[in-house]
Amino acid sequence: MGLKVGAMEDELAGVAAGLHRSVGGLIRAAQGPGAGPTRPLGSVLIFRSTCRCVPEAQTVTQPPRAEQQVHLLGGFDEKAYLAGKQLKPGDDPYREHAFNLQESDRLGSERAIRDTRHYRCASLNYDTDLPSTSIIITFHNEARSTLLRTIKSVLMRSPPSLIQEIILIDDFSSDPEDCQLLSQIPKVHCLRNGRREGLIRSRVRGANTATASILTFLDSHCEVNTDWLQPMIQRVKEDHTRVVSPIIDVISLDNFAYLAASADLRGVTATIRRSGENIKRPYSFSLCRTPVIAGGIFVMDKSWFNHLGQYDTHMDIWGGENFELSFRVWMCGGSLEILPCSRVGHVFRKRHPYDFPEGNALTYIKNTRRAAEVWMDEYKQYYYSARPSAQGKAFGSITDRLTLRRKLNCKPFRWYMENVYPELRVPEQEAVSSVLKQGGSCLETRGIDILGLAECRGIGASRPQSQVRDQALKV
Ligand SMILES: [Mn+2]
Repeated sequence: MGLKVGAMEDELAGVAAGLHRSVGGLIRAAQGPGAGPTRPLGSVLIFRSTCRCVPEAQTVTQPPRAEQQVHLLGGFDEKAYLAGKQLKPGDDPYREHAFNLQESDRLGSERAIRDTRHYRCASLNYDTDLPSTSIIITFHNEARSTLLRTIKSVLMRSPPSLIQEIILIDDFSSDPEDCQLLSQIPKVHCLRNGRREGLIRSRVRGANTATASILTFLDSHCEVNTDWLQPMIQRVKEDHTRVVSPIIDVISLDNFAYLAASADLRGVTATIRRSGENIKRPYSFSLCRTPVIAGGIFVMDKSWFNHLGQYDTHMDIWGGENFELSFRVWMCGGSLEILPCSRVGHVFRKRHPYDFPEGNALTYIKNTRRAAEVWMDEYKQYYYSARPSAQGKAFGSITDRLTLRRKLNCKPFRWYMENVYPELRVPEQEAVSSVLKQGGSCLETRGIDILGLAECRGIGASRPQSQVRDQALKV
């Protein structure tokens, strides 16, 4: 088996290994004992195949010729920009960005990458009057070479008419010059935050500035592949309530090799009609409806984004916003899709290279708690039982988001579980591991069928506790 989608959602997805435990606990708790290996919530994106779209194409996308490059970048001085910040001899190339900066710099601003789509994707046609999009890229201390490659790949591999603008949000990076310099590239605007706002508020700022009717959110260390944009815009044009993502290929953090992610996804088979062929000869290809999107790269109608309440702007820095958006889209009348004919490469890292002002874990708990409290109804108990440390942590007021949910007349989380993610088993009637405490004695489950009674000290410290008082059991 190739690389799993779930495995590579990682940091992009908001489900990085150390972080997805929170909401991921929903799944672990829901699977119950004996349900096999635990899976993070991010792995809802790993589905066994009912529609296979195995990459077979061997085509390689070519970098543009020299004369096109001048046209793409206008008066922007690429050499000076890249030379302005370089790794010093002897520096650890991983230290600042958690990927191999030396390799990234060596690659330059563009390169040929393999067209990783299914070969049939290349023969699909799309409407000739697709609406244009505003590309929104937020960054915080991104390496110059990766950010420029992201921007250039968009300019190189998108039909120019579809790119209304590229909006960069510099989330208070140490060096304001990056933002100024990149603004010299045609179609690129850069807005700089006056303080660190995080991904969520930065994206909202970008969306509010966007002039196109469709928003495309992109991470700052990506390379888009051939015809990545048309399939997504087509789907959103046909139905503005669809929120669509590409398959995210892997760019190695060590050598920057571009690796195809498996398209072994489960989904529904849809029919897209070849334009110009009337509606009588459908061309079938696969798309995958997904309960949750990775969140780093997606396309969404701007008015739908606004109608649904944009993002929860009380979420900080990073993490959990993809769950909140995913639940909200489904429960409030939209849908989420992954389109195998759209491919975007992303550098997946093993750690965050930047600081969280409130601390990494606290921020993630705050964000996911907000998502759970607003959207998960009675199912939030599974979040808390998997993440007991979230109890009692501050998460701010959610009044506005609850009002939004009422105003939009969104469906209950139970509907989401039953209709969007029915594969997820919820052990409502199964015993929840816990501790009964009376005085200094604790009765604790040990394994599935065994109860043990012992002195409380040292046992059950991290489990939910129930108290026996006056012959009554208080849970
Ligand atoms: Mn990323």
